[in-house]
Amino acid sequence: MKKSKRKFFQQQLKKLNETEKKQLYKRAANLRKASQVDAMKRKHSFRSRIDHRSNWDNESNFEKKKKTPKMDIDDWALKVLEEEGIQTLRETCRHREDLGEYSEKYYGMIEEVMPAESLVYSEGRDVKCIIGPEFSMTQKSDLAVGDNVYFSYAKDGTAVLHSVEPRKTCISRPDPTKAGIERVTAANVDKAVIVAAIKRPELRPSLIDRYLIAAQKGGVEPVVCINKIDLINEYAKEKEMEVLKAYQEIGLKVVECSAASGLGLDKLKESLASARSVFVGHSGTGKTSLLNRLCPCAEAQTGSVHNGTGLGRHTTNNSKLYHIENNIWIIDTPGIREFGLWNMNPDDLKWYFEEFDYFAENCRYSDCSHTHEPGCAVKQAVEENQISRTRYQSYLRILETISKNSS
Ligand SMILES: Nc1nc2c(ncn2[C@@H]2O[C@H](COP(=O)(O)OP(=O)(O)OP(=O)(O)O)[C@@H](O)[C@H]2O)c(=O)[nH]1
Ligand SMILES: [Zn+2]
Repeated sequence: MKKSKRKFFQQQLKKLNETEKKQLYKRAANLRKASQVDAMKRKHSFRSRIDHRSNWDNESNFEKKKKTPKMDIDDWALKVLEEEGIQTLRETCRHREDLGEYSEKYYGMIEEVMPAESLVYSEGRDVKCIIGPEFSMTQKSDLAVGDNVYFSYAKDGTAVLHSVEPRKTCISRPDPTKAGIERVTAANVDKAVIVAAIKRPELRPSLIDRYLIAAQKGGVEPVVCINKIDLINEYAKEKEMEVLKAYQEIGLKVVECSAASGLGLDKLKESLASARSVFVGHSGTGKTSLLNRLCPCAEAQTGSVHNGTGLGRHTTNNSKLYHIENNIWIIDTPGIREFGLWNMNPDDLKWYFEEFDYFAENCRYSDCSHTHEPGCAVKQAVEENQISRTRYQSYLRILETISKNSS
């Protein structure tokens, strides 16, 4: 290092506080060690070359030529200051102060949330994390599968979760038992695959409509997946599919498949490529069976439906994230009985039935709710089969429920 430069960095060194100096000398010692190891390696590889080439200079001559002036620890400290800069050093110190007794922070994604801990996927590994104290104090809603988080290791090796990044997208609903509490089914998902069965349990379009609204609200692209098509013949299928035409007409992707026979699974897989998706729907529709078919290594537990009612037995009881080839990520969720809508204003509901928009422009009243008003162009479109009656009835039913809940 030139004299003038050396003087400059010596002055910078004087400006550092004790912690910063300590950090600087630690870096310097590490660098010196690394350089010594490097020199040893070079020497070793030089020796082996000498063994193979007899016409090389002898070793001592070579080493003499390569000799550089010996550096003491202060020189190494100045070298660190020169190469890394005083700013980086100060930031590192601040970062370490924030972390206190913990290791550096790691980034990961929640795979499963358990009562006292969470499973986090980070750099190709599954890490069990406990919730850090400052995290429990600042976190307003619960953690959800798909959340992106930061964690670090405490001195005893325990992984501790510190913070969660704001969610980009989510599927959520009100807690069915505690009013006013939001339950996030999945966070940061690109797609919501609404899994319904053509039979056993019976197809319920109103549930599909509710999920479609939740997906739109949460910024998630919906895909309608009709499973168990092996259970009905072509004629019956056509009749059932008539109901689903309304979804195709509003531009939704509808995939028919069978986890049992494998039919349509390629199409389903295609629509999941390079995305993080969540499987949602009633219990027993075959969400876990589909997951197992797409990813045999998942080996998730499935359960039979009731013989008489055809209803599911709520086999999956915890949401879990699975990684499948082709950069496909799937969150399997427990089946639900009812799906409520979180934070939905009754006046806004109509905007989530986008096929109404075109006709609503001609309603007599600009704030028409399309329920009882005279001159409602949406109701007329339903009468004329231009809007699906099933979808309209869904709208009325959902409106009634959320109006009751919000009054
Ligand atoms: N015939 C037929 N049966 C299926 C198909 N897919 C799933 N099943 C059966 O349906 C039952 C329920 O399947 P699961 O995969 O456990 O359903 P689930 O939606 O994950 O249920 P929950 O975990 O309770 O939400 C099981 O007996 C499956 O074998 C299918 O495509 N055809
Ligand atoms: Zn109207």
